[in-house]
Amino acid sequence: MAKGSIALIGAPVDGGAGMSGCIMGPAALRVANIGGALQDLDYTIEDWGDVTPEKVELKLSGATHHENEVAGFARSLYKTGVDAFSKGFLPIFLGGDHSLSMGTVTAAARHAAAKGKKLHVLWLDAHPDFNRPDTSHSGNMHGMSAAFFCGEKGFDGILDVPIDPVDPRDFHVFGVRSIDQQEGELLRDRGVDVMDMRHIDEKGVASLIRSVLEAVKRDDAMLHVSLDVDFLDPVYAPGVGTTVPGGATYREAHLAMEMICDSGLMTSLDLVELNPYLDERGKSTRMLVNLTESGFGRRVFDRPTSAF
Ligand SMILES: [Mn+2]
Repeated sequence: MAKGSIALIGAPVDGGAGMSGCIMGPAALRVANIGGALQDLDYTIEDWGDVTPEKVELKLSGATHHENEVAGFARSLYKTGVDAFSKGFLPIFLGGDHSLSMGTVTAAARHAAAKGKKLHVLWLDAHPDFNRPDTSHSGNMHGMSAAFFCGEKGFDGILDVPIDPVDPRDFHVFGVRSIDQQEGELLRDRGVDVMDMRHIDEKGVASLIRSVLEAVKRDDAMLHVSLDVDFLDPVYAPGVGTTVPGGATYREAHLAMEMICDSGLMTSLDLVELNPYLDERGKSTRMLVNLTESGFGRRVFDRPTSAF
């Protein structure tokens, strides 16, 4: 019997990143048969294809790049996401750079608010992506998505509807190891739940992820998980334009996803920043598909031995 229905929603945005290539992410994930892998775990899968970005013309104050592309995708992802939630699907958004979360998290937050619930966000990433246009050094909007959905200023016109801001204390950043100075001040000031690599080294993945899941359960909240390829150490996943050494290991990442699965709390998922142009023979793509499988019930003992 099927466990539930998952909608795969492609988001080939790459203007939010410093270099291009994420546009190929959704295609690579489909080539790696992400849908079939989830079907084998007894989910009903509908592939909704790639969203078409809306035409947007806006000018943000601050040196942002490709804001029209980013906003265009955010608007269509927001609408498609809200539609998927309302039809009872668990959406998996296939990115695309991390700016896509401006649309996906706000869609989850809208659905949560409509049901009178809170939304928690678990951000598995080397970076907290909490810059505003006025604090960003690069102007790359994939580093601003969390600031946007937590209600920071400077993003007027990204969506054409008001957002339901995520409470920064319900924004859990896990695995970070690269934070800009002003961004760090903002994170502290807003009370974001930041778990950096030092925390993970000292306390371990299990106790930290458990504390996040307990908070979600306590609030009877929805949980959006956003998985950035650079959460992983570049040894395991080189196919990303923003590698930072000292990332999560294969086992740490799988443990996190397995615990998320066990909790039964995840209501939506982003897979972001996969850049197939930088990958090594599909290694990072397969890693991302394997982690997704762990998030939906595949176990370590299910994995066949091979001589690679
Ligand atoms: Mn990111």
